[in-house]
Amino acid sequence: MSSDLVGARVALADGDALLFEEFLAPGEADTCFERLLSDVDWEQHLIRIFGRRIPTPRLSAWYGDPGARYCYSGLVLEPIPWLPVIRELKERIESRSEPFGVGDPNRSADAHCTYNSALLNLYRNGSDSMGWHSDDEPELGDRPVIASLSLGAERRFRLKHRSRADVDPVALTLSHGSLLIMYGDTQKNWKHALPKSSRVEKPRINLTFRLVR
Ligand SMILES: O=C(O)CCC(=O)C(=O)O
Ligand SMILES: [Mn+2]
Repeated sequence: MSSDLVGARVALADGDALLFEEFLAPGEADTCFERLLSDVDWEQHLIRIFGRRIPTPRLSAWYGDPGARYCYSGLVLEPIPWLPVIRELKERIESRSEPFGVGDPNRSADAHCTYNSALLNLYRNGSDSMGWHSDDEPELGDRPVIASLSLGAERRFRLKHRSRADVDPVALTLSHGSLLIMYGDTQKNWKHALPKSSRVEKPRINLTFRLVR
């Protein structure tokens, strides 16, 4: 069982995030990683940039409740029905919603959340990446809560403020079994990215649980 019940607050001006370094114990994280690597229907998505269809530098899959359709970068994703391992992770994260931010006087009530979908990404090695963006599609609502679980190779995750030059960018290390919850105004005010890293040879899987309305 995980011991990391109280997340560390990530200092973000005009935003809120909590990082649970060891949300899953290493053995559990290993089991989930292996199962997802072999059982997920990994696809090469094509996104539209300046009218051209470009393959994303990673493999992806969209799982969720029936009807939880998601649109981004010219893509319309219909959900694949939940795999047991993904549903269990979702329920585990939801059941831990209660302690999110305990002891934090600034905690926002919307850190409590349930999810109906998950975007999975497989970064095969350090050449795979995700560019700067916010998870701010209209169907995610005004102040979305995004629960991001990391498995496999450790990677750097970067955040930068969308408009304020006086606010320093933030870099986090997302380790095997860690959970990052972004909530409040984070998607409105910040962008995030997972840059390439020439040092990383091993694969990483990331699951972002979302509530599509
Ligand atoms: O892989 C990550 O940690 C980030 C993924 C992400 O930003 C997304 O799926 O929207
Ligand atoms: Mn994102």
